[in-house]
Amino acid sequence: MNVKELMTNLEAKHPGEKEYLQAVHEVLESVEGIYNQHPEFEKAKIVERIVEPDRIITFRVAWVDDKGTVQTNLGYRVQFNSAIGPYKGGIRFHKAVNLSMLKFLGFEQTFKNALTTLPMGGGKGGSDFDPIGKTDAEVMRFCQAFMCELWQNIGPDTDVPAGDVGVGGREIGFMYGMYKKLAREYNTGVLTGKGQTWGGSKIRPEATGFGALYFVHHMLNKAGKDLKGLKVAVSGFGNVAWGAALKATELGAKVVAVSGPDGVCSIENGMSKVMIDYMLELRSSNNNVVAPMAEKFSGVKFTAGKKAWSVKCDLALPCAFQNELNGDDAKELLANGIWAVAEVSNMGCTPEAIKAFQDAKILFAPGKAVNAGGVATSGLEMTQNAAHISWPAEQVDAQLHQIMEDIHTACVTFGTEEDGHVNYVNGANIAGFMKVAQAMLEQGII
Ligand code: 2IT
Repeated sequence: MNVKELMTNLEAKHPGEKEYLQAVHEVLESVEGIYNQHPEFEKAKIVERIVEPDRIITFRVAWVDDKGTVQTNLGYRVQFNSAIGPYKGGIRFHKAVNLSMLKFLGFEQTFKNALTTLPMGGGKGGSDFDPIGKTDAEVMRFCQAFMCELWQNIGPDTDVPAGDVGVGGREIGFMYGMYKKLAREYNTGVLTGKGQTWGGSKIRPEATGFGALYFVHHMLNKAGKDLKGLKVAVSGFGNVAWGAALKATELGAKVVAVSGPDGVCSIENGMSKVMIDYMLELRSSNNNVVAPMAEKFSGVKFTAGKKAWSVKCDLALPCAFQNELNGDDAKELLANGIWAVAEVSNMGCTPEAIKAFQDAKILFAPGKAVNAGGVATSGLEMTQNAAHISWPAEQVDAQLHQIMEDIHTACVTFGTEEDGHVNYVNGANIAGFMKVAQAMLEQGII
């Protein structure tokens, strides 16, 4: 493989697909060395095939808002890779959703899912539907219209969507309701992140954030440190940020910043349990702001227009959106003494930010390893649904912890450099890639 040549060809084929090209470039750079030691991969053109999705389904979603006005959105499902299992990955509702974004997410998902040790391929879907300011009834009608188109392309053994940005338990419920009505089967395994009285796994809402902190715990342990007393900055206030803040606090850290598109709340003494729970209210209000937290709680200071990365901390946890932490943010964090960063959002840091952290030799771990606990617990939900049983929270949590420990071990195995430093980006990319590549090789040219 020649990364430069591959990227030139890919850019010509998919001009302007910025996020997708960024995600592919990062993985190819990590795996180039080891790939070139495997002539059988080169012969089977594994890399040329692995960077292209198996197929993409696109559709129009028409629905009627509360005023009676007809709205038209775009819907997508990118079925990226099914070498090791049925397509699996979330659905994102956000006004900026486009094909580049969903291709990047589907590509990342393929390797992330491989890291979980569970048999899941990679997929992602979504719509440019903007949930901000929408009523429950509007969200329901949109979800129903979206599923009317998608339902024939998914199934418990073909493609299993879940939540992502803008899609939580409420949206999964509405989508499942319409799926069930159309399919005329009670196939709970078709979607994950369901309500816990009708097939949803215990711990799934917490899983991405909890898993991230289990990973961070092992990363810090390996470096001879731990979470106790650390100051943590978190971006976002959705489900993922909530789980991360909750587990970080439980493990003895202090969450000193949470941020939204409107600005940052700094909390000198760290978030309390009620403040953490309040994050869920902020998310379900559909307003996309954190400022109300400062009005509601004393000891919280809101600064408009600033990111969480402007607050002095030891550990940064981007939990919101891709490329939310850029080179300038990295410089500011480093100047303020940061020594560990774990991406909880998918591709949360720009390449410039990652380079700055790696050059500074601080601990840095990529999203596809850190946030894999979400989809891993979705995998555990699929298992429970297939067996028609429900496991207790302690059992799911213990399995989640074990999976995160195993992912950390895989990163160390594949990412340890000659000087003993662990390059977690290379480790995660190589471990995930090798598993998918080997499966593709064994399944022939398809
Ligand atoms: O990015 C992700 O891993 C998710 N949005 C969760 C996917 C899933 O299938 O649970």
